Amino acid sequence: MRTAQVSRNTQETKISVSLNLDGTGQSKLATGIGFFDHMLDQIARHGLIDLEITAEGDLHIDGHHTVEDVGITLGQAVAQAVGDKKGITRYGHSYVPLDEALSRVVVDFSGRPGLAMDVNFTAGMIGALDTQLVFEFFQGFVNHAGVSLHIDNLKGHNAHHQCETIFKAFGRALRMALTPDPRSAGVIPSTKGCL
Ligand SMILES: [Mn+2]
Repeated sequence: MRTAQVSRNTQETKISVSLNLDGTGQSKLATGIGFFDHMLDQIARHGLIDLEITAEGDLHIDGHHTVEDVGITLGQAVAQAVGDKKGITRYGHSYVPLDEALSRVVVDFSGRPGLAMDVNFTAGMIGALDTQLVFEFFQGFVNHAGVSLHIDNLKGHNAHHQCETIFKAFGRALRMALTPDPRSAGVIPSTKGCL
């Protein structure tokens, strides 16, 4: 089973993440930011990842530390659960629509952190989530999961829809990349021999 449990405590946030990459999409999420929980739920559901996240952050300041640090901790947990990457598909991509909105997410478990995000949210806040923090979440994830991640919102005028298509497509892309490739069992999917 590809599982991990990571706790990360700073003076700004206390976060614990436990996950099973080979799950069924069960989730238990409590970050203190309702819309953020709704987005993390999309990763679990559409990534078929069992995911439990609790975060106690300094929300009396704003959501920045909480959202960024959940990204960091989730990235650490994914890296731990993936291990040496033997037999994984490595690349994953997905297009996800929701009514008028459409996003594309492409991921590579390359071992090299890189984020390219082209998203223009049409609102500054979605519920209690500052849309600027979506970038901070993914930057934290990318740095610690060691992935290249390309996120494009191609269409959309409702910010809730824009954001939800991004997180759903991210979940689907993760699922594809992390699914074992039976034709490549036990093999690290790189001519370099390591990732
Ligand atoms: Mn929704």
